[in-house]
Amino acid sequence: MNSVSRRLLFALLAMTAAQVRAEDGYELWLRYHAIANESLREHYQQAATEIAAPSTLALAQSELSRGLSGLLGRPEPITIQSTRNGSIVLGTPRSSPLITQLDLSLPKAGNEGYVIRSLTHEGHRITVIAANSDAGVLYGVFHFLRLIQTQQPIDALDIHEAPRIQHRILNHWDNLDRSVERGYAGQSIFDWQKLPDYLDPRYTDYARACASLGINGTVPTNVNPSPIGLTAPYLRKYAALANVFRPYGLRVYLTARFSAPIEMGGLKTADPLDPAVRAWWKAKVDEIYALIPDFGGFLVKANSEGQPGPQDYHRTHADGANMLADVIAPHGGIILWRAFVYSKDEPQDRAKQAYSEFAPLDGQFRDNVVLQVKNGPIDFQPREPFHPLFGAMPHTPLVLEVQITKEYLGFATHLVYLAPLFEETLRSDTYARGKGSTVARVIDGSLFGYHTTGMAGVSNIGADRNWTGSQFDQANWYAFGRMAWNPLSSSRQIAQDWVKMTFTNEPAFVEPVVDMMMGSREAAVNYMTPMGLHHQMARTTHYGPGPWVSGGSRADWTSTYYNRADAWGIGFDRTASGSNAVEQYAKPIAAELASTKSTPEQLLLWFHHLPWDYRTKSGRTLWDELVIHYSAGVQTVSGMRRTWAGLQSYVDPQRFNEISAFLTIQEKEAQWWRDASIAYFQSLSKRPLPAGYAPPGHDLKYYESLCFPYAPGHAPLPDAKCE
Ligand code: GCW
Repeated sequence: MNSVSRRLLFALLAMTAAQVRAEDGYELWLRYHAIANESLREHYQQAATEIAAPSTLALAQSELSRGLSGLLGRPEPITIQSTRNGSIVLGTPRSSPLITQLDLSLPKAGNEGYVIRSLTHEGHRITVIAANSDAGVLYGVFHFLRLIQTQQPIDALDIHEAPRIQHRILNHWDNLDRSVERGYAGQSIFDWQKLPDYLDPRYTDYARACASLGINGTVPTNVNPSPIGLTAPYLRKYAALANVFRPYGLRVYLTARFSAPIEMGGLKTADPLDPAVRAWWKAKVDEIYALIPDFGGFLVKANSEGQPGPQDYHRTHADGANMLADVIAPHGGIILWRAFVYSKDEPQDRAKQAYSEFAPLDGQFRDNVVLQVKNGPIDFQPREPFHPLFGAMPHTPLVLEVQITKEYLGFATHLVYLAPLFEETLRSDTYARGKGSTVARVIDGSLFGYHTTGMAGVSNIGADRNWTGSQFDQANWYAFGRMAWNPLSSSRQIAQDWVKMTFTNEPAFVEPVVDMMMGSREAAVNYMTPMGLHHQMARTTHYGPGPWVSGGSRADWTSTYYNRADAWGIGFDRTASGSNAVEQYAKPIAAELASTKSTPEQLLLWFHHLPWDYRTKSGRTLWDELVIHYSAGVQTVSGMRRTWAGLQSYVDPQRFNEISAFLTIQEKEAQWWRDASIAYFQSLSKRPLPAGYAPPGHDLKYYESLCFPYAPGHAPLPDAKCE
C-alpha cells in the first residue's frame, strides 16, 4: 500500500470508528480519540515525536503516551533522555538533571503547579513539562493533552500554572450500604463489601479523572455518617483506596460522627472537653495515620439536621472543632467543620442561623480548622445570594462548598450546567474590605491572608457507566475541578474545553452546545424558582414542584415558610421590617438589598414580600412577570431540545439518544414545574394569566396529588406515602 492509500484507509477507519462505535460516556473528557483532520494530526505528530521521562514518573509518562497514541494515532517511543526534535521531556528537579539545568521559574509553581515550555536544547526543539512533585508533572501532562484535545497550538508554549486553592476536595455523600444521599448516578462507586481485598479498576479510573482536573482530596463517606464507618475494618478499606489514589495526588479524608466515642468507644459522653473523649479520638486518629500516613483529616457535620455535636454538651462549635484539631495536628491533618447548621427549635429565619452561630466565633478556632460554608445561606437552591459568612470571618479560613449533584436542579435528567452558578457566587462582591472583595478572593485567601484555602464539591458520581447519571452532568464534575484550581476561570471557557474534549471540536457543534449549557442554569431558575423564590420543591425527596408544602415536623422544611404567598402577595421579607437577614451583609450590600428598587430582580422575592400588583422594572405586575419567567424557562428547554435534535451527525448514536431522551424528560418536567407553581400561586392571587400564556394543563389538586415515594437519592418514604 502506498502512503496515500494508507492515509486514506486510516482516515476512513477513524471516521467510521467515530460514527459507529457506541459510546457510553465512561471515558469522560479523557477520550483521546484520533484527531480526524489529517494535516493537524501530522502537525502534532512532528511536535510530539517521543517521550523522555525518568522512571519515577511512570504514571505521568504512561498517561502522556496513552493520550498521544490515541490522539495522534501512533505510539510514541519512550526514552530517558531527550534525543530529537519533538521530544516531550517530563521531570522534576529531583529526577531530571536537564530540568535542574534549565531556568524554568519552578519555585513559583509550588508543590502542585507546573511549567510547560517549548525550547531548544542541544539543537533540538523540545517541550518540557516540569514540576516540583510527581503530581505536578501529571497535572502538567493533562494540561498538555488538553491543548491537543482542544486543538490549540503547542509550538511556542510558556505556561506557568499553580492552583489558587490548596484543598480541592470531592465530598461523597455515600453510605456504607452503597446508597448515595442525593445521588442520581446509581449506587456508590465504593464497593465496601469487597474492599480492601478487591480493588475495582474503577477506583483507578476515578483517581485519574480527578487528577486530570487537579482535584487532590476526596471524602468517600457521607456527612451523615454511620458510626461504624470509623471501625478498624472500614479503616482498612479506606487505606486500600488511599493506596490506589496516592499516585494521583488524591488524599483521603473521612467524615466523623461526633458521638462515635459513645457508639464505638462505649463512653458515656462525647463531650469535647472530657479527657476520656479526647483520648478516644487521639487513639482513633493514631490508628488512622498508622494505616493512611497522608490522611487529610475529618469533615464534620455537627448539630445540624439531627446530627450529634458539641452543643449536646453545651459546648460551642469551636470547642468541638478544636478538640479534633488538637489530636490531629501532630499528624498534619485538618478539620473541615461545616457551617451548615440550623436548629429545629430556632425561631430565627433559617437563612440567618449559620451566621449567627459562627460569626461570633471568628478567631476562636485552631490553625488547622477550616469552616466549610455552602455557597448560599439556605441550601444549594437554583439561585441564592452568596452566604453572608463570606466576608464576615477574617480570622477563620472559609472553604466554599458547592453541590455538584443536582438535588435541587432536576436530578440527573435535567441539563443544567452549574459553572455559571459557581461563577456567580465566586464573583459576588462581599465588600468586606471595600469594593472588589469577591467570594473568590475570600476563599483563595488573598483578601484576609488565610493560611489554608479550600473548595469542596458534593459529588455527583455513582456506579452508572457514564459516572454522573447523565452525559452533561460530567461537565459539572469537570467544572468543579477547574474552578477549584482557579476560581477566577470563566464558565464559558470551561464549557468550551469540556465540549471539545467530550464530543468534538467542530465549531458547528461546539458553539450551539456551549450556548445551550450557558443558558441552562437560568432556564432552571426560571421554571423552578424565578425572581428569588427558593425551596419550593416536593417534601423530603425534593423531586418535582411542591410550592404548597406546609405543616409537618418543621416549618423550615416547608415551601410556604419560604414563599409566604397569600391573597395579598408573595416573598420573604428579609429587610428590617422582616427577619432583617440583610444586616448580615456588609453595609453597601445591606443598603442595596434593603430597598426593593435596588435589589437585583433575580433576588427580589428572596429579600422582599411584595403585593401581586407590584410593578417590576418591565412595568408589568409581579404576577405577570412571574408567569412570564416560568414560561420562559420552559421555552428555553424546548429550544435546547430542538438545538440538540439538529446535532445528530456529530455524536455517536448512544450518547445522542440518551441526551435527546433526557431533554424530552426535562421539557416535560419544566412544564410540570411551571404549571404546578402557577396553579398554586394562582389559587392565592386569583389573577388571570397574562394574554397569550396557556393555563396549567391540570388543576391544582392533580399536582398536589402526585407522589414519588421511590424517587432516587433518598431512602424510600415510609409506607410509600408522600405525607
Ligand atoms: O441539602 C441538604 C440535603 C441533605 C444533606 C444536607 C447537608 C447530607 O437535603 O440530604 O445531608 O443538605 O448538606 O448536610
